Amino acid sequence: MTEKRQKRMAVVNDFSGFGRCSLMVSVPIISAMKIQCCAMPTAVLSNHTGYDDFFFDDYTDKMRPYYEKWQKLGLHFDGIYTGFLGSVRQVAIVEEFIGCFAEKDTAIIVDPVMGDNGRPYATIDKALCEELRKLIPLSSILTPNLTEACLLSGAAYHDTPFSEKELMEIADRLRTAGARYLVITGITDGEDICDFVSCPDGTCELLRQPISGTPHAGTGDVFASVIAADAVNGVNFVDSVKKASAFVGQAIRLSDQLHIPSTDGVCFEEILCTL
Ligand code: PXL
Repeated sequence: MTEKRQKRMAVVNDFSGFGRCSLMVSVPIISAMKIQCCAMPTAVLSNHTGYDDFFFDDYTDKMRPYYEKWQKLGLHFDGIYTGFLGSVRQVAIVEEFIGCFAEKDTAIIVDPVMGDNGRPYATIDKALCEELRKLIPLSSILTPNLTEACLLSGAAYHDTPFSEKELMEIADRLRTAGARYLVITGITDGEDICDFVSCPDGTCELLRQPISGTPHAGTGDVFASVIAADAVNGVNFVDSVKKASAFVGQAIRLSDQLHIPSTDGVCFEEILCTL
């Protein structure tokens, strides 16, 4: 009989001290979902880049020496979840990282943090955008928002609602690029916000829920953290997407009730114990 063992996940993401995003949301969420969470920082910021000003310390040159100590410890992970990458060179480092620490059954969750509302983030230029595409075939789960799905697939973004046919075409392009489980988040359609789910068996589904409030920063990171933890815990993908969207929706509702500025993220702490 094999002994029961706690699962372990590495999160490759930036540390933004203020603003409820990246590691500051992944570590508590993944830990609350009973997985040992191990942080590999890609950059250290005072606050995320959605604020007018921020301190940004790029971690590219420090990542290898950092994870070499993990190799020396003989670590392996049941999940590797990558998020915000701050430079082109970091993509190759992440590829190496996955090569070093993934085993046959390791879930690789790639959240291609690149932009929102049709626009790339301040740190994402064309070269980094191109380079990030290389992570698609390494992923078991890919979690772009609609803007990121367009940037990755080369599809044109528009503010008017996307049809299911257009979403299917974007998903086809991402599948051709190597995506397996895919969820495109934040698709607005009238009063609804939708997630487009695509599975390796070719099935697709558009999941809807009523818009719960004002868009806030970091909700993609909250969503992907729940998805990543569920993947490691063996939860069915579509069930996991429903759970992650409901959690984000509830966090947005509470954040609006507490008048939290949208740049400051969502007060997921209030409902962390429900995960
Ligand atoms: O939540 C996405 C994100 C993550 N990390 C950094 C960011 C952003 C979005 O602005 O700036 C540093």
